[in-house]
Amino acid sequence: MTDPRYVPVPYRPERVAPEESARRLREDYAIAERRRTVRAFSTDPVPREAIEDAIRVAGTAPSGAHRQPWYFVAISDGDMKAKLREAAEREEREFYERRATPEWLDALAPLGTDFFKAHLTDAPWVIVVFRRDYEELPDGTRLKGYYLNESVGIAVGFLIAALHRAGLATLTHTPAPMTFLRELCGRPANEKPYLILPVGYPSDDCVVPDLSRKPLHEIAELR
Ligand code: IYR
Repeated sequence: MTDPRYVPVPYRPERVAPEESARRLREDYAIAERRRTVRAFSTDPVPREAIEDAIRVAGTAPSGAHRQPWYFVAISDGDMKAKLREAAEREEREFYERRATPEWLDALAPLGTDFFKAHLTDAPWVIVVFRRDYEELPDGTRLKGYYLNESVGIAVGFLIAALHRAGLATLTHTPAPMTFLRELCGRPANEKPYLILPVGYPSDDCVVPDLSRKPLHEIAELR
């Protein structure tokens, strides 16, 4: 006997012909390949609808037991961004000057990063992503999430891809520790800060490291 809570409904997506699949994938790759992580943002505004629509896309990600263990706080308020930047720079200075191992600093050297985080106030939006470890029902019972990091990571992947397709740049930023973010955003104890994603347009003088991506044969094998 299957559980009465399992109530499947028909699913009949449009069947895409192989040639059309191929065409779409090539086009998608060409778009994806142009994405670069950006550290210098223009202060040009981005409409809030764009942020809402991109977060809607992120919310379609698969998740463990369909618990959807994510919460997004999108900040455009100048005071709040300034507070966020101040706290993040305090942590980052500590990281670069004390906490980071020589090996880690060496890995970061080609990326030209430092503790100065102007993007947190320059970017018109800063999305703080939270991982919700459990949900509390009105009667007090706790609904646990599963594969939390995997689920939120996939949602953030959807978010970054959607923003990029909309012509918006992002920076995947994970200051450590990020505990200050929960208080700053006024989020409850069952949510852990997962990452910060500044969103906007690259500044006119934006430069990026000269990187290349691993070719297919280095990242995959098909048997
Ligand atoms: N969180 C620091 C350091 C940093 C770490 C990694 I791994 C990067 O790919 C980039 C930066 C910072 O934001 O500067």
